[in-house]
Amino acid sequence: MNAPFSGPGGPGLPQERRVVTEIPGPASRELLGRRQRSVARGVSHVLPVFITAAGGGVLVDADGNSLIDFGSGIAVVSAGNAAPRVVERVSEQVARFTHTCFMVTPYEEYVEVCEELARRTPGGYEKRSALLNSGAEAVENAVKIARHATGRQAVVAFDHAYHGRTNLTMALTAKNMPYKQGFGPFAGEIYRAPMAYPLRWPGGPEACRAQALEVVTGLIHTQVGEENVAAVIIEPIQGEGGFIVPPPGFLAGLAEFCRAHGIVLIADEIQTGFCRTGDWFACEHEGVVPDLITTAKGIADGLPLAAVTGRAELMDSVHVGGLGGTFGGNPVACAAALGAIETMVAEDLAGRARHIGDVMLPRLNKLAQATPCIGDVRGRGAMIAVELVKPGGIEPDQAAAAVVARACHEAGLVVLTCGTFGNVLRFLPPLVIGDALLEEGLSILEDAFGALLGTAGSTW
Ligand code: PLZ
Repeated sequence: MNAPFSGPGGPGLPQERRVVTEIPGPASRELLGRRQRSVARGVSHVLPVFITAAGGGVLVDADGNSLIDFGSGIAVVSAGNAAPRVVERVSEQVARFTHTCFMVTPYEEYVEVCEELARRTPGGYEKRSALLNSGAEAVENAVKIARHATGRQAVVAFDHAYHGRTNLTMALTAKNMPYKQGFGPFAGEIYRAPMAYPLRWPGGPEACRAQALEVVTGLIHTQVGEENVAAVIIEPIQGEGGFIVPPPGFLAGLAEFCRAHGIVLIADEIQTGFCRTGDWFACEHEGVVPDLITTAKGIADGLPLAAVTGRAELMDSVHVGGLGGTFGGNPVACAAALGAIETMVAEDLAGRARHIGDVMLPRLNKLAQATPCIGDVRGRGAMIAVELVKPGGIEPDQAAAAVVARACHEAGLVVLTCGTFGNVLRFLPPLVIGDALLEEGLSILEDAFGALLGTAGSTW
């Protein structure tokens, strides 16, 4: 057995794929045994290789395998794992002080992150932010703020939406298994509207924008009443639900409707934010300015931090002491965010995300032409997916997605699946991944599809 890798991570790690054992290897399998005896079964893994170091575009496991990372820990390490500026800032901060609780005695780093959020998020208006620990907590707080500011209770969310696993956010999340099954009762006053999902819109992709807007606004009017709606919450590109990109103009139409009726538009940019889609925020591609925006994931390169940012008059409608939490805006997490944002600016990671999309999309489109089970290729920047279907139609093919994902994993490429039907392969490389690894990852994916097509008796 190869000696476990024990060196530091970060971009200094050899940027290469190296598969020296089966995946998972013996060291990972041993750790998996310990994990099964100590960690709750409900917490699952995409790929049970135990990581000892990571950086750039690779993850190194306990068996010494170096895997290409097309997952970024679910769109988190956009600036790269153990990014130098993040490591520097965090090390400096952790040695100075680790916690005071911002609600007890404040510190500058929290304020600095809020200043950055005001600067980077869409909207020329006066803004305020509150910092929290997780995406779900940010969404919970955005709903609290919208309800408080409007004096209304109803919240409208969409089919295929994902907003978290806490009680309120489970109610907002659409998919039952595995997120909601057996965990009810769920929070009230949540209404669900159809999502503008071009591939699956009954009237076809061309009609999707106009018809979806009509259905959504009609449903709000007849079933809820505009005057009762505190907020409409939407992911500008849906993440867990399948990387669903609404047709151009849908978000803008929704924003206009919300504005006309005093409804707070919450953009959940937890997965799309911080350069992932080729701009700081995905709303910007459509010129849409939300009233509140939730962020997490990429904001702090892996340290737990999340935020609600929005119009000062909404945010400040909440009474003093109405928002907070012990750890929210922890100074070490804030230091990481400042390092991550600095990296995004210095290395133009939004530009890198656009470049990644420019490399991936043509190859995936070409692959789709030769692969009957690829029903759609979509996404923006470094948030790209292929949706797998039974050839000749749009019936979801979850089994094909699972087979391709497994083949990629075995070859040393970490890919994730998603989608309401589990049939979408999604690609979220760190924005700092090198071109050689990116191309190699795509070749592995092409080979995995090739193997799938070659399966005896296959209809794929
Ligand atoms: N909103 C848009 O993508 C988190 C979930 C992983 P937390 N997505 C990854 C899983 O299976 O738990 C997410 C998101 C959007 C909210 C969240 C929730 O963010 O930080 O996981 O709470």
